[in-house]
Amino acid sequence: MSRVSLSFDDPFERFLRPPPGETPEEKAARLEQEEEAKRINAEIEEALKAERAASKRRRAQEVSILLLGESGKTTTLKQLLLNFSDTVFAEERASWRAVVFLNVITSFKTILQALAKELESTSDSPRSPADDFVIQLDGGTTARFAEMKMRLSPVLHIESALVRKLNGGTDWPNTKNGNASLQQPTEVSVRGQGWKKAFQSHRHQSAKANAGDGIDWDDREDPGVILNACRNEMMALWNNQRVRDVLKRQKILLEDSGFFLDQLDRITGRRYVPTDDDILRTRLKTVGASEHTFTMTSGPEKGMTWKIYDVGGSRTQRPSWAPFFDDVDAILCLAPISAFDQVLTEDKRINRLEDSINLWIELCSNKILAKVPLILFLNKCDLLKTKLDSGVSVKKYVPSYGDRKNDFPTASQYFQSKFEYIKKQHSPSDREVYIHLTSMTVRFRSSPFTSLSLWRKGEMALILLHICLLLVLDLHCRIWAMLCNPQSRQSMVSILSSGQYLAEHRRPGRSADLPFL
Ligand SMILES: Nc1nc2c(ncn2[C@@H]2O[C@H](COP(=O)(O)OP(=O)(O)OP(=O)(O)O)[C@@H](O)[C@H]2O)c(=O)[nH]1
Ligand SMILES: [Mg+2]
Repeated sequence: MSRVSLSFDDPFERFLRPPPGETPEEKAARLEQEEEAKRINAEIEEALKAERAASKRRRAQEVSILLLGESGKTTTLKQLLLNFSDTVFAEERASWRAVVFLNVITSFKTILQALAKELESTSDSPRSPADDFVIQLDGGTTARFAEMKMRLSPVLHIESALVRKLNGGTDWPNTKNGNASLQQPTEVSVRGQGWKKAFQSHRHQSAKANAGDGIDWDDREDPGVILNACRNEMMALWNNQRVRDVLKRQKILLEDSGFFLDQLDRITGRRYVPTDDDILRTRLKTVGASEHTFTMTSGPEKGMTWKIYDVGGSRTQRPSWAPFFDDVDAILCLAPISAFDQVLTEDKRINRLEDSINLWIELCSNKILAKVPLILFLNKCDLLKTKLDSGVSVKKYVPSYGDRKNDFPTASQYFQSKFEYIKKQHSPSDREVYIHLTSMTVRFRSSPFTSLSLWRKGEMALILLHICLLLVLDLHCRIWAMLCNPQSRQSMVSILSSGQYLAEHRRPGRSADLPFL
């Protein structure tokens, strides 16, 4: 009785019931159709299962790292690229050469602007220093500021052309109309990787281009020609003691700390091609985000793919970080510890170190990222050391520093302990967090620590270990301390050395929404 009533109540039964008056032939056809449908269904199920398994295998073979922080991200990426392949920049040197030139021009704009300000501020004194401001040039000739500015104007003029080319032909807003006045030096920014081809295409179009470096040395419009023509004036200005004094007095720190200007002789040479070290030092602001993928082609982690995401770090760029949080296995955050006496370019009210501290607090305390391992590089240790050696007082900008010694070991230790304290206060206790002192512009070379390969890890592991260990300023002590301390060695190896480790410890999916940004 109950079976009968069930068959009437079951809505599916009505659809599955054979049609009334079905002939044996119709029944056979129907059953055959049903069998076929079942077979197709099983095939789809099987394909989905295989795809799920393949995707799982792929994910297990993939590690994604997001670079965050205010300064040093792209430089870190360049270190990784260089260590992944010695020839990574070989095809791009013509474009990087343009970036070096732009960085040099930006530095000169900064210098000329500082001098103009200096002369303006002292022009009402009884004997105008403008009269005294004479630059000694080669061959016993001299030039006053106004003349120097005029002599250097061709250099300033090529800026707009370079930027236009790097931006795919579009004018850079502040250099429209080729304006070479002493406007506020502009930070050149790029989006994505396309700009690297800007000067490469030139190579392919030109039969004269040198196949080795992609630069057409016979091109009369090559910006190197102008830099070469103005090299004496540029070197005379940069090497002038009074200019250095003005920069110091106005607390102007060139973005590259004078790295390129110290080498003007080489850089303005007619056949200048940037070295890997030059490329590492170039400054090109990142806008948006770019993904860089490396697949291990040999070694124990053969087949393992590393995805590194580099994003723009300025405040306006930070909302673009959020989508990456969903799918990242570790976050490598960079904080410039040398910036304790500087303010953000985009907001002069905010101290740069304070901005990094706030970001660190946000990262540590964010619940969505609670299971993501965090690696913090307290970067620009070389600059911190230079600053402290030149007498800049930490206490003046960080009163809590008190009467501690104003030297690199004490200050770096102090800042590191502050970031560690924040981690303890704000990060879940079981989260893996590692903090290191680094100088990302210092290229690491092969070292005795290649013997680290005795530990379980792949090539990429070594790269990260090198970055963590070999770039540390007080190199030897720290490395040996590390090697002698099994606990720290173990933790370093576990978190950084193995892509497999990160892949295995992948956290569950998270929302892309990050309230603090
Ligand atoms: N002296 C020194 N300079 C560094 C170091 N790391 C980075 N720089 C310089 O700092 C500047 C900014 O570095 P980037 O790597 O471009 O910074 P970023 O985080 O990518 O910056 P955005 O793209 O604007 O977000 C560049 O001129 C670098 O050469 C370092 O350890 N020491
Ligand atoms: Mg960048």
